[in-house]
Amino acid sequence: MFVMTKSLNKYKFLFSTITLFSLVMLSALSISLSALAADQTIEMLNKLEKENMVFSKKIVKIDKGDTVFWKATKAGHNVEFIKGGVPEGVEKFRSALSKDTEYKFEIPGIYAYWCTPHKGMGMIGFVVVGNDKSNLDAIKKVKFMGKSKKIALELISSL
Ligand SMILES: [Cu+2]
Repeated sequence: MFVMTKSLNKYKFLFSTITLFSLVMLSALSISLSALAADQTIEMLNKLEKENMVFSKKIVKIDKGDTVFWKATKAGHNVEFIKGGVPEGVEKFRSALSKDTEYKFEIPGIYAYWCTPHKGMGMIGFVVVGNDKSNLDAIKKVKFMGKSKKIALELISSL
């Protein structure tokens, strides 16, 4: 009887160890799954640290099929894809001022965009889809304006 109880306890211990292990693995899996869901949110801001008129993230890297959300945290901003600054086959995109907007990126490549009213004030951003940089030369030829020129160069060199 004593022996049986002892082995029963052994099983109980083994069972709880397996349960614990499974729980740890499951939570690790769900953490990595949420890390894979690469949808991004970018805020449109009037000020961020020392910068005025700025997107909260200047470069985001996502997978094909991911969506980027731009939140109109401050009014007077929008998102406009720059002509020649997006992969071939991508349609024009220009969101309404002061409104939240989103875009689902189906075509891989680099997307350069600006905020229409502040395109000369450095309010630009890049989205890189599927780690595809095949349109980098076209991006380098984009005519950025005013303060955006220097920022664009920095962003391009960090791609
Ligand atoms: Cu703006």
